[in-house]
Amino acid sequence: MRQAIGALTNRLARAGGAIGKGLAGLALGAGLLMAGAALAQTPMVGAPQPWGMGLQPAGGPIKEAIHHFNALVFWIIVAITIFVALLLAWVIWRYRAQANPNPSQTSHNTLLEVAWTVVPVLILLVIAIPSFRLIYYEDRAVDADFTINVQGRQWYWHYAYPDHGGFTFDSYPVQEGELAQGQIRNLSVDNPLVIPVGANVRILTTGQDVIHSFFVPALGVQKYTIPGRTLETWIRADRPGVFYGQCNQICGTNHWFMPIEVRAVPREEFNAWAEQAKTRFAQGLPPGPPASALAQQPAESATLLAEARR
Ligand SMILES: [Cu+2]
Repeated sequence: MRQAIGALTNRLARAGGAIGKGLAGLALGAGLLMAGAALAQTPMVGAPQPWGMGLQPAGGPIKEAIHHFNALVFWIIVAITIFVALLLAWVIWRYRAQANPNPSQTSHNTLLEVAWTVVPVLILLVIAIPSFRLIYYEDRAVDADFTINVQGRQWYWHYAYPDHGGFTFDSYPVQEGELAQGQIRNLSVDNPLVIPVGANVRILTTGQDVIHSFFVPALGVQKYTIPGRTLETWIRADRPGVFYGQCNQICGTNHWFMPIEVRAVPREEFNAWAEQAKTRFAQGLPPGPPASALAQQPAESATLLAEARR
């Protein structure tokens, strides 16, 4: 139930979220839910959308967990806001000078004071328990399939695949004049991070110079990269696609110059890419992106995005 509410909340928020549209949204939400299941394996683009008001759609389980928690807190906020607004309206009306010329001098009410202390504590408990569960879930992969080292540098990303021969490479954004069809300004990069669909990927972050932050919303990951320190987190993409992110820690003049592009591809394709990357990067040549993620990237939505970002 909570899952369904979560999905619906996000869809409503994305569609504009107007309360008046609630009923239409409900019907639409149910339709989208069914369509969502059918589209589970088509490549998705994890990037900001025009007029996007909710969180980005989930590309994997961590983001899904974030959606659920977000929906829970959202509905608690809605309930509290409605309750306080109604209470306020009632007090203004009921105790206006005209209707209540002699105000009561009461200054304490034990029952009320206990209630307005205990109820918020209970609400906070309801939020705290799933919140901690989510923090620990995001913290590290229980059974990681392999590791990727992510290093933030002024101002580019440096990636290493220690479990695939230890090849390393740098990742820079594609310049505006060199954007190919379907690439997104300030988000597409020359050498994307490539991961296999369905793999638990351990991410170890560190910084070379200043603090950066590895942030990919659709995969639900955000981790600081701190010089002299290694932090652990993990990602998993449950469907093929391209997931974009950014360094989101103000790190200097070229902070904007640090987009992140993660390509999730089928496992065989990832293995072929990793094999090729090992020799290509050693020769100082980019291996190029894995074939299918590029070819299957829905050109329509990519163009839309490119237009929206202009
Ligand atoms: Cu940075």
